[in-house]
Amino acid sequence: MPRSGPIAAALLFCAALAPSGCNVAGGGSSGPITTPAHPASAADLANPIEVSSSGGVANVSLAAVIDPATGGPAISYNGALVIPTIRISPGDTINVTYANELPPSTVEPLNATSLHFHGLTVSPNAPGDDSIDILAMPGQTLHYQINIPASQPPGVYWYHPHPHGESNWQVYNGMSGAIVIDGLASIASETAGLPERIMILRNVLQAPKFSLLSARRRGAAASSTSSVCSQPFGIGGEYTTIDGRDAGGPILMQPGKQQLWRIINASADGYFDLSVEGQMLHLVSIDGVALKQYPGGTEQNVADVVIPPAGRTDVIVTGPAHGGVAFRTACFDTGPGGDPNPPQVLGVIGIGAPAGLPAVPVPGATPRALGTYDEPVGAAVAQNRTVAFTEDANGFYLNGQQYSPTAAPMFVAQSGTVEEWTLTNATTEVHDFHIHQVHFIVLDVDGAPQPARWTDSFTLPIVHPDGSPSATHVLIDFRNPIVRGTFLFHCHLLEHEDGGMMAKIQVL
Ligand SMILES: [Cu+2]
Repeated sequence: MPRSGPIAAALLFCAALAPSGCNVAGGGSSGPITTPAHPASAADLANPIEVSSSGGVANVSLAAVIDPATGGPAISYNGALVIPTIRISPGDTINVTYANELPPSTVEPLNATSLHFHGLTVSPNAPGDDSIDILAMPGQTLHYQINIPASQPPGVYWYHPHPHGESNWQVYNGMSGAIVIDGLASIASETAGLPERIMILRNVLQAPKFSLLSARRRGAAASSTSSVCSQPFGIGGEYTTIDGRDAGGPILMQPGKQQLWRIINASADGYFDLSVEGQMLHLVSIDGVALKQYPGGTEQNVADVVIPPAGRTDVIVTGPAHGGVAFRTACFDTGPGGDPNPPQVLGVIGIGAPAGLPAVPVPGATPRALGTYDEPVGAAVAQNRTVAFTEDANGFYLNGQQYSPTAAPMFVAQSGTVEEWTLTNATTEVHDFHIHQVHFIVLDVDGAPQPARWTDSFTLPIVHPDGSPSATHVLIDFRNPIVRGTFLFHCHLLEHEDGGMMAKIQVL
């Protein structure tokens, strides 16, 4: 039977509110375990290669190309199909040259591409993080200059293509990389010196096909009679990788020794409900911002942590006494109209010294530059707005409108203010609210208060059994003067975004 609304809603927040109850609502380790598509590597999980800033600047040249092994689009770096982590410090600049070497096409996919620098509080104007007007057709090359404010919270962010109508296709094919902003230990001092793993989780396809992933794949909610938690992936040949390695391989740890796992959900539409068998996870950051950065915020030990599409988390994991312990994802119930996210073993902890991992830098003598995210958001609300998430057989909507690249902004806001938005979901599947350039604070979900913390991707529970929409209240922070211009907010289930569940906001 499909889960009822309240149970599904409770599951979304189990990590925050009731860690001990998570496995009851979430299905825990029960249900089918999806076998990895290929035999897992026997070597320790390695971090992606890195490009670091030098003299305050990181220069990265990337290209969008066809991966000959899959026939799908991919990102290449220095002629190889690897995607570097960009490692910088607050105040640095990222220069990215991005060449579209995909073949011209007159039918979908048209092979347009672009990049979004997810989670960074940077300018939305070209040549910055402009996901509306910057777009490369095949043969064209883009040049981004991303100036990171000195007050940017140290943490994990990521970059991925954002061409409307083709985002799902490109991200599903694994086009994404990590951005690490050093300095976490200046807020979360217990992370100083810990070995640091960058773990990019992606659900990808063995035989990619655009028609399977286009916005017209489902449209109307599916009328499944069984829980999505008893179903395998909805697309044949879908499988999960960590940094391109098939799920299930070894992760080396030493008994009693800690590591910082910096995890990105870079799947296009997939949820992960992460745990390490028999262990608590020490939750340090959500979506790039340390929990302790918000005034009064505290870290937590949790049994599991749910990461929606585009979300990130930093957790401290302590090495178990013996090997063979599973790092797994439980099924995440997206509602009767949603996509399956089956349980899987993502990695198996082996006993041994990890080699080649960087250590979290110990803070220097110069204090970190403080910014708006260090200040309480306060009670002054300049504007109240409502955003209704709906869908039908023709697509996906915000306030009844499908996204058009030429449409006027849905909202006009004033720089320097904080707004309260009510996000309603009238559908039988969850949606994943994301707004570019700024983080927000979730006040409550259907009246249930949420911890005061910054986030940039948040799950909206499904419609109530009585047919009334769920309601999530958030405070959106437009106080940083760097954020002036027109940018996007949308559902980060990219099938929904491509299907129209996106709109513009202009900040004056
Ligand atoms: Cu959605």
